[in-house]
Parts: sequence; structure tokens; C-alpha cells
Amino acid sequence: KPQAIVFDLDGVITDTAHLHFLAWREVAAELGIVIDEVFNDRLKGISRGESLLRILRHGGKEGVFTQAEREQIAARKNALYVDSLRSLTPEAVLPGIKELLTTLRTEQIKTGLASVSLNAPAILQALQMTSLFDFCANAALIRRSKPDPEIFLAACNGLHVNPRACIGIEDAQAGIEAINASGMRSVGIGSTLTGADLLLPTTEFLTWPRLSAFWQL
Ligand code: B16
Ligand code: MG
Repeated sequence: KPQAIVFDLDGVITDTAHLHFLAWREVAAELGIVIDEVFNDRLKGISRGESLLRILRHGGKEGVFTQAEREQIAARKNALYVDSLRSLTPEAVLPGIKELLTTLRTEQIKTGLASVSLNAPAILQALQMTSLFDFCANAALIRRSKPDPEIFLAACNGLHVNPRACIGIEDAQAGIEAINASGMRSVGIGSTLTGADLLLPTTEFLTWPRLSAFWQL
């Protein structure tokens, strides 16, 4: 069996993408830029600063703001986002996830988190999921966003496992590319992803028997 399973947060453990979207939409509107959920898909797994750059580019406002101004805009988005996280309870954990993490404990398979969100520790706390993870990669130490494998490699490092002996789970295209580049086997959640070694429609299909069968292929 695999030595460890490393999870993405947003879109795999809980659906914070919508809360990110609402905060970005408000901030973008203040700058005269319109974004929709389709555009938001391209921000999944992308760091806060890089997300802002993509939004400015989308609105034709690249180069309009100084670095200091961009930091202020990103801080405003984060304040709105953190405020919206107050509504997060354990009920927001996606279907099947808690069961899977609990089973991995009994199977003695290590569990890791590879989220580029600086808010990940607070989110796990709100979901009451912190104790189900052996190691969470520190997003503050990551220099390159997904699709770079850095965050997944940091998770494997912290777990003291070889990426080739692990499975990574992601719902974003940039995330699948990051997992593949890390040498782990990739499991994608959602129907629009390409390049995943195993593709499942929703987290409900994410069970230990399913992952175990996939590992033995
Ligand atoms: P923060 P993940 C990512 O989380 C989100 O998908 C992405 O939309 C967000 O911009 C990024 O975290 C940074 O989040 O602003 O809270 O630091 O998919 O890597 O779990
Ligand atoms: Mg995600």
C-alpha cells in the first residue's frame, strides 16, 4: 500500500473556492474588473499574490499598481475571505473525506496536506480536522505556486516518505500537474481535469478500497 496520501485543501477537504471567489469578486469590482466562476477556476491552487496578478491581467490593469498597492489589495481580499470563514463548521467537510482520513489512520497510512493557502491551519481547525493530518506543508515557506511540485514535495519531506510511494489528491488542473511533477501518483476530483492517473467525479468516490485497488494496478 502507499506510504502516504497527500491532500489538497480547497476543493478536496472543503469547498472554500466559492468563498475565495466571493472575496475576489468584491475586490475586483472595486477595481472595475468583472470576474465570474469560470474565470475563478483558473485561480484554484494559485497563491494569493499570483491570483491578484491574474485578475489584473484579466481586467487589462497589469502594471497599473505598485507592489505596495497590490499588497494592500491582496490584504483587503484576505480580510474579506477570513471574515467569510467564520461560517465554516465541520459540516462543510466534503462527503467521504472524514471517513477516508479515519480509515487511513487504522491502515497506518500517513496523511499530509499540500495547500498553498496561508489560512489552511485555521480552516482545518474550524473543520475540526487538524488531528487527522500527520503533517501540513507550511505555505509561507513555499516560493512557487502549483503547478510547481514544491508544496507536494514539502509535504512528502515533512512526512519522511518518498513521493514515488505516495498518492496526491487534487481538484485543480494546476494541482494535478504539481502532483505529476512530484513523482507521486495523481488522483483528480472532477470531470474537467486532464492528466490524472485516476479521475473520480466527486469526493464521495474517494474511498480506501478504491484507492487501494488503484495503487495495485
Ligand atoms: P490564501 P489550495 C489555494 O488553496 C486556493 O485554491 C487558491 O484559490 C488560493 O488563492 C490559495 O489557496 C491561497 O489562499 O489567500 O488563503 O493564502 O487549493 O492550495 O488548498
Ligand atoms: Mg484545490
